Amino acid sequence: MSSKKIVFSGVQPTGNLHLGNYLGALKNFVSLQKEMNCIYCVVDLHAITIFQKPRQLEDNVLETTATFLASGLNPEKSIIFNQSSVSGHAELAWILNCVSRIGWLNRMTQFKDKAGSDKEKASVGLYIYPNLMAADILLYKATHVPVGADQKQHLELSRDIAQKFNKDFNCENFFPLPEPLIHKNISRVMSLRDGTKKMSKSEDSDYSRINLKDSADEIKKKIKKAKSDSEPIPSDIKSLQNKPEALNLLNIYSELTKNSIEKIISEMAGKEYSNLKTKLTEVLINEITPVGKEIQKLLKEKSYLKNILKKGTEKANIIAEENLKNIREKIGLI
Ligand code: AQP
Repeated sequence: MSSKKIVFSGVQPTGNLHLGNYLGALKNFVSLQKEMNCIYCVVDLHAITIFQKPRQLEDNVLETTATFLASGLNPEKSIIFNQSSVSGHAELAWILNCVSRIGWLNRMTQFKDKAGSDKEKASVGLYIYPNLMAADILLYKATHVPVGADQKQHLELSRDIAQKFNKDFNCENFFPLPEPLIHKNISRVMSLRDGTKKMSKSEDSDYSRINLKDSADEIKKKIKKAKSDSEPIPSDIKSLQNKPEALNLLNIYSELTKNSIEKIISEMAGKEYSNLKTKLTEVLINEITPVGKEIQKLLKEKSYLKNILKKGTEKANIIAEENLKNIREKIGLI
């Protein structure tokens, strides 16, 4: 890889990818591949921090790969592979488990959310997941990490771990401190049913999200049922402060049409939300259904998808092994 700017990011193969993954992460991945050296990973080791049915996991790894390609990632420009096929991720994660501090992990809010009320029953993997994420990034000495806002805290931890490693082993600048690349306009797409929660694959109600494989009819139904507001669209953004569902619909429309939210509000002020919903449905169908159709098409070509992952693994392994050799040396592992 020629330039020093290296992008790394991952997506968990835990089922249907949705509009939040698409706008918060995938679209960013695609635009970055034009300017930087990019490594995109299907993070299957992260997925198993919560039990996954084995056959389902295999299918999901291929489906996530298909979604990468259908969203516009190009395997000739970016390295695309699955995490478990490069064993360096697990090895570096162990090393970083010994660098990271329990107090740091205790502050991670995503663990608190995902483990729920009975934390004793959560897997140890779920607890130390942020250390594995740090290993994913630092294994390639990545400098930039495109993520949704929900991953900001984990990325800050990766920076802390990199900094401590550099200090402990007296090797200033050995690991670069990775920068988050968080979408300015729409860093967090919210649930269509509850605007205070992020749109998520694991939310029970399918009406809470737009899946990338949804048909035009499903998109239409979901937007029609989406919560908005009984009052008309206001003329200033401040009035939307306590109306998270309405703000979310306007944000999504703003992102998809590439118009600022202020411009949209000024054009739609005084109109009912049904008006916005009709327009939003149309732009969503135009943007999402071609991606869904391409995913379905690619899923019929499993050996092609496996081959993409195999080639990506070979490229990723070369970088990982070279970096690991230096990491082992720094620590004194012979
Ligand atoms: N709602 C969202 N808005 C913006 N970005 C989002 N991302 C996820 N949800 C949103 C970003 O998508 C990337 C891949 O996420 P992931 O699938 O690896 O994990 P996640 O964040 O845990 O996604 P989900 O949908 O919430 O999955 P479950 O329900 O399985 O936990 C990340 O960059 C993430 O920020």
